[in-house]
Amino acid sequence: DAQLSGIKNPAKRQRLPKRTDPTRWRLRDEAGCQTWHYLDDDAEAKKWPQSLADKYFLEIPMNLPDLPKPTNPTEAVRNGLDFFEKLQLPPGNWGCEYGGPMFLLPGVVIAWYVTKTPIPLAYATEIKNYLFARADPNDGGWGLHIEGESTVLGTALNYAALRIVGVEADEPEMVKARATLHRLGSATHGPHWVKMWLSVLGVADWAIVNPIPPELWLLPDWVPIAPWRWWIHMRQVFLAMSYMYSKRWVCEETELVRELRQELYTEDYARINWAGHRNSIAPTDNYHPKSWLLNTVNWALVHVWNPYLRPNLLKKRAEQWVSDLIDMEDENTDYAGLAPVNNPMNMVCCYIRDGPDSYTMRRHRERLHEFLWVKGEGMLCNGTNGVQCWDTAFAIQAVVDAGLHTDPRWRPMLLSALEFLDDQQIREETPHKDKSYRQRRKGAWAFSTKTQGYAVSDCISEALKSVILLQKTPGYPQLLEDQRIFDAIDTVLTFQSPSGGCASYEPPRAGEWLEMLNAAEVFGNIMVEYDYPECTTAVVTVLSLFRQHWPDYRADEIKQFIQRSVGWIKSVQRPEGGWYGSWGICFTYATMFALESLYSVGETCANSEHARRACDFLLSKQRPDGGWSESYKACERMEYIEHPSGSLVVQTAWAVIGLLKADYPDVAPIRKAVAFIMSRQQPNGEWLQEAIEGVFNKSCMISYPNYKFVFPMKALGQFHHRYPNENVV
Ligand code: LAN
Repeated sequence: DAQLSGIKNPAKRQRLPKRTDPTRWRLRDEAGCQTWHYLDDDAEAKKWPQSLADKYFLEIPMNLPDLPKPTNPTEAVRNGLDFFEKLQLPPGNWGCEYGGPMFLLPGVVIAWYVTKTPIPLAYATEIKNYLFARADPNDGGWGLHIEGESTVLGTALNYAALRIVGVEADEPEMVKARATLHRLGSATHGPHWVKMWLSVLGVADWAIVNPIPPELWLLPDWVPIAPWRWWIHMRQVFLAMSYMYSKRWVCEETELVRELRQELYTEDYARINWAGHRNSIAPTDNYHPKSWLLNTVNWALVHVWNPYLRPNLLKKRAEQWVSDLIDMEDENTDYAGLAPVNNPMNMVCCYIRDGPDSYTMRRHRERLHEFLWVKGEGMLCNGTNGVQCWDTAFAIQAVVDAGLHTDPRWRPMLLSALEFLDDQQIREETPHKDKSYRQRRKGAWAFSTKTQGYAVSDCISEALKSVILLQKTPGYPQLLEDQRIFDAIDTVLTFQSPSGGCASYEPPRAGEWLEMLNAAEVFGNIMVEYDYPECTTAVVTVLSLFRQHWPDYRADEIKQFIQRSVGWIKSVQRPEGGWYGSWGICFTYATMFALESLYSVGETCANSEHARRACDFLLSKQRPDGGWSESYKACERMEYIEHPSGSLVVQTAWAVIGLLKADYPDVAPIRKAVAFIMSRQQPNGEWLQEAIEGVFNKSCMISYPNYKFVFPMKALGQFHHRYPNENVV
């Protein structure tokens, strides 16, 4: 009991310790399933010593010696690998924190609370530390993501999470955060998902939540708005939300619940006009205002359908089908879930339906831990259950690009990475494939692990590229026989959209007009799949590599696929010459990919107007020190905006790769950029964390800490390969 936070037994509530002992944390990685453990017991801690990777993640000094100063880019890559090798985890993959979004951890904590799941004291302590570390230094609130300004979403949810893990309302941090929340309009002005979570927690009334009708799932498939057509993240989140909404389920009222009702609002809780605040939203949270159509539908559902028309039988049937779909998602992913938004929600649904000691609840409890990550600042929630396959694929490519894959020095590292990808290939279709509307996935890779099991067009492609590159290198074993490579290609070939481009998890199943029903307010481009230059390029480049080695397999289809994809990429080039990036920040990221696509069909500056315009665009953004520096604001506003903190290595690397792929004729600016990247390398071979790298849904940023290793190494390796005699240092 002493090791649990006070939530189980409020009488025993005690102030949380200042911090845990960082030398007692360990990361366990079993076949890509990553969990953090706090070892209270000295003997156990001795038996299981901290690894260098643990120390790195926890920001404990690694005491590594300085390496010889590189005299050329390839030597810099060697130094980089020397460091990066130490972060490889036992199964062969790389891992890292995958934070950024500030709405994930509260979902987990609220789900724990309402399902009476005890929170280990070490977790509670480090969750507090992380949230305190990430509060806005000026106003004490939290934004949608770590670099964003304070919002109701971030502040209301993280405030509640802190109170749940055991922080008292009179702590100075809490007083400050509360003032900001009240200034922004209080929790009545939160977006949809905040109102939903607070209602489950019993600190708001369900009447404040815009409708989430489970009946939607009874619509026949041909209906243009039927949920199976939505982007997979939206449909999975709405699914679990609709179950809780339909039941208007509320957790047990506790002392803490009563206190939060006083703290989150400026008005007297008993007198709040809940229904009247359904559409109240702070300007800070209103990135995508609701359309007139959605407002009308909501009005009709609240005032006509729910009170007068909704037959009880239909409600029951809808709840039953939603519940079945939740089970399918849980079984398909062994309770890991698609992402840490729907997973905690599914857990609450299982609790409501199956009770606290059911198998479904126990398994959810276990697997939820895979989303949690510990770093120097404390404990956070990752955006997925890890970055395993994605980062491992890029790590392999970085070595290959530098031509170091034939050097025996890196063979053990690469072999172990290959073994990991071998183990993580998805070999079977989803158990409930058609009933749960899943895309084909045999032969695919997921972003994280095969138990999560969601194929993504570019995750399959990057992993497959890495496998082919290594297996075609003399001396490497053929772990994947040809048939498994063909399985992957067969799946990849199902991903082309009618436009010719490729989307993320499935080809689009409805048009952009469905954004009219985007109810989330805080995100853009969330309702349906879109085609992305990044995903399309990954597919184009793997198909190009594949056909070099297997020129006869589905040759015509592959040829056509590539042509149409590249045609689509050209068609979405912006007038300024760049491409808008949806998963990395921002134009620099997507422009690199687009130029890789052009290169793979033989188009460079020498023969392509598209490539020339793209290079001019990139070079117009190069800074005097040789670097690039793009801000996350570019994603929100869809125009190139500089980051205030000056040149950044990751973006500089992206620009270098793009220019090299386009074979830009003047080496001078590229050499300068390469020199900049080398100047930022530390004597032990590492690069330090700079600004946030990734994005989703236009408005939310997410960290890719390993990008500061893999992309600089790719850029340096490619440069040295192309210009072996250029003197950089
Ligand atoms: C990711 C992470 C990886 C990313 C790439 C592979 C980089 C991209 O090229 C394709 C899309 C994908 C798979 C992707 C989609 C959206 C995710 C899953 C995330 C950005 C990580 C977190 C995010 C997810 C939606 C977070 C939960 C938020 C909701 C709005 C439901």
